[in-house]
Amino acid sequence: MTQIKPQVQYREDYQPPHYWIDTLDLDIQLHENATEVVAISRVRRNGEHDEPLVLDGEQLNLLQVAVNGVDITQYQQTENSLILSQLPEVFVLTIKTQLDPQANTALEGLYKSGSAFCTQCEAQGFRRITYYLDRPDVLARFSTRITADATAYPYLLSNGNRIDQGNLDDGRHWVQWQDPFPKPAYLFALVAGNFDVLRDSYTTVSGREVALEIFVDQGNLHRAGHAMDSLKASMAWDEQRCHLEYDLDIYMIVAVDFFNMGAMENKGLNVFNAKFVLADPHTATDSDYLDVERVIGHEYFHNWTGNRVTCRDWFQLSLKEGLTVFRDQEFSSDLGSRTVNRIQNVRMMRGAQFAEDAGPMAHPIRPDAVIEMNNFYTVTVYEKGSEVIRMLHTLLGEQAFQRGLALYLQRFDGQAATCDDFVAAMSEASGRDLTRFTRWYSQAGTPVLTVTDEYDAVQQRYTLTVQQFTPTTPGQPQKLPLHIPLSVALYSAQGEPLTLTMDGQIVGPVLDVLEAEQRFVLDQVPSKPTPALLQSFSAPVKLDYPYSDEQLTLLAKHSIDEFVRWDAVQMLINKAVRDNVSQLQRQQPVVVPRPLLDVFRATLEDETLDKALQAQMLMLPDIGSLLELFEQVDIDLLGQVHAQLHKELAVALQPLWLHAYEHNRTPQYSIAHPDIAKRAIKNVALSYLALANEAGLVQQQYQTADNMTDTLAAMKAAVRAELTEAGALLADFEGKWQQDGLVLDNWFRLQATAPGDDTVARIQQLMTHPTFSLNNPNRVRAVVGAFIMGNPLQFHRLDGAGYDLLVSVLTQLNLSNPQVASRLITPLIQFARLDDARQQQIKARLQQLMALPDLSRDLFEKISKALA
Ligand code: B3K
Ligand code: ZN
Repeated sequence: MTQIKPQVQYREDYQPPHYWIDTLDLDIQLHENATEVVAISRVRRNGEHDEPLVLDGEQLNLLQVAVNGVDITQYQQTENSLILSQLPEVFVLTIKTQLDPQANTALEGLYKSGSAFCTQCEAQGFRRITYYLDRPDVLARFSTRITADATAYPYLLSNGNRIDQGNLDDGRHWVQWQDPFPKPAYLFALVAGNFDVLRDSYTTVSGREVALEIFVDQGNLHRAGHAMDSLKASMAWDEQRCHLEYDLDIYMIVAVDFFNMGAMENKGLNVFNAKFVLADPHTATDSDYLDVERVIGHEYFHNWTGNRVTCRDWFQLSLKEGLTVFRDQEFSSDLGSRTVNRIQNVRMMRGAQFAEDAGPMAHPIRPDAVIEMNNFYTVTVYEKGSEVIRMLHTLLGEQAFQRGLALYLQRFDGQAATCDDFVAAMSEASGRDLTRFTRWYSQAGTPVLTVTDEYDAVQQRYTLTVQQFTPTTPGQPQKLPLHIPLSVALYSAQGEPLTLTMDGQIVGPVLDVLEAEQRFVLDQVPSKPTPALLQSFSAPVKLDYPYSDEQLTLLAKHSIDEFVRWDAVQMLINKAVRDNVSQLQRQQPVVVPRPLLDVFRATLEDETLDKALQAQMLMLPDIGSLLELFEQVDIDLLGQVHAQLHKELAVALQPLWLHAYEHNRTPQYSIAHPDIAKRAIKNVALSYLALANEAGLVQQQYQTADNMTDTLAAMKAAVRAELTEAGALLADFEGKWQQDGLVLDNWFRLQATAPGDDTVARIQQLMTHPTFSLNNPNRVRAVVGAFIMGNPLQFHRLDGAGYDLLVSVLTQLNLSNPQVASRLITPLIQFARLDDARQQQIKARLQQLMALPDLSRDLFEKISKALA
């Protein structure tokens, strides 16, 4: 928190550290309000110089500093640093500090989550525990001795191996941990508390036995089994697909209730938001189960991509995050449905990431300038970062990609690396020139690929002309052409795939687009084809090709690439939305275009189709992602079109929805993928049936469901369709689950995203619910986050009530938890697509926030960019 203008850090300014720290021995005396930390490090000067040692530290009470065992007082202290001068070349530094975990509502550094102590150090939280060189390129061997009250905190955990422990006379006890692997401070972790522990073990491919331990709140042991299964599956997957084996003798996961994000990959001791650990059929939905598997996988995969090889500086964050997201996506795809995973990743890209690229916070996956690092844990760094890795995988193929990954990990093991290092290893292992490809790391914005085609019947030649154009983004007025893998297939009028040949040679499916404009001449094409462009979303771009309804219908029915089938339906829906918005502007009624209706019917009638894909094909995109179809639009019109299309499709296809509903019941709950798929299509059908007033079915499902997926689907169908039964179902649900915050979050979310003019008042009321607390990020996300992201019509109310609500929440969170505040401001800074009246309202609110005393760096960075 600061009154002075926060400082910008630039990637270009990177300098190696003036000192190295080789070992750090921590001695931590845990007390709620006055924890004492003694940090003893072996420091070594890096090269010849007289520069001082500048250690980072925030909100610490400094008690003692000693060099080689001798107390010193000639140090300089600033608000966020401790500066020591005239130091020997090598020395032992002892620093004693005191801090207040109980008062730490920012959940960064050492804090209390309920009755447990825990830490979150990435990106720069370690400096809230002790003064240190808190930067990822300083790697030290850590040992940690934790002492705490033995009754309240029977488990004392840290990284590495437990090497000693003992009891003290005063009712306290201690445990000594040692981590054999050098690591940056952001991977440090400590947990102390009273838990139930699920224990298991895993034998690695080379025959080593690894102890697996999952720590959950007491009484929750029966909800930890799926997390354990997911952990073992992750370990096996990494061995099989990437030939990577786990390296310590123990792997611990702790589930906590108060956590700013999903989970954290601390070496040997992952700390997790309980949401991504706990799951049983009665409390977790199918998608919760899949999320647990995905996040457990993600954090586990970081052990190699992130921990063994880490980032040189935080600008390189995508080096570990993009790559690890790619790895978790592949893991989920290998274990479940590849197509559905792809569709979900693409929904995220087209929704949140394209919007980020079009807004004031647009940045390359490797940012150039940062005020608050926590603001760069973004969909761009993570999801677009993963898309960039995926393009490399597409260009190189699995084998060369794995060779490149192996080379990168072997070359930089135990070190801090850069994105350039990674690409160089990929290039070396594959022999491919990736010079132009590296522009994906430096250029922000979503490229638009404009494709036109021409068929020459006499020559049997088909020419695709591809133009690429990346719109300007803040700070990047000029954009250069990128290396874009464009995956293409051609289909005959009968839906038969045609072989791609160029100069008589079979080519494809991936065409390398490298220039601003490029032509691809395909020969031996017997008739005018329909092109399937950007198969599997082969690049994170917007595609502009003048598809006819007939072509889209053909692709939706016949494409071999399943993703294209889904995408063709999306394009038909987008057309329907655009056309109907203009219709509505001319006071014409909303109608479902015939081709869209026919494709929906054919999809519902197709017995051969994978049920999971069928469900995806029949879901309309949410209003938020439809906004991206327009330059500017009145969101109320969009909302009307969206609602009306839903309703029309529900009524027009009612018998088919009923058929899909009846024929996809699952007799007994299991999380096997075919069952997940059946529930998905059944519950999509139910949501349409609710809109066609089949209230009886909704009631019946709610009453008879034996699992949370079906319970919630019924309640959601009732609320979204505004059935009179909705109130009773919500009341029943609250009665059953009010003791369980994670389950009740579903209830919060559902009401926060409900239609209806009373939503803002309801949100205000939900915020006074006994289970709600502004200090718990999960609750805040379930009520406020769901409202502002998942209820755009009510959030963007013309009377500004939605904006006022957010401003009041942000004003409070700015002080107590700036990271969560900063995440929540997203919809307020992404206003480009909204009409002028709303933009004016929003800007006034941003000015109001900008004037807050003690505005955090986090919010300052975003608001100042939005107002620029
Ligand atoms: N690396 C952490 C994210 C830390 C966020 C700090 N604000 C989780 C992950 O990506 O695995
Ligand atoms: Zn990660």
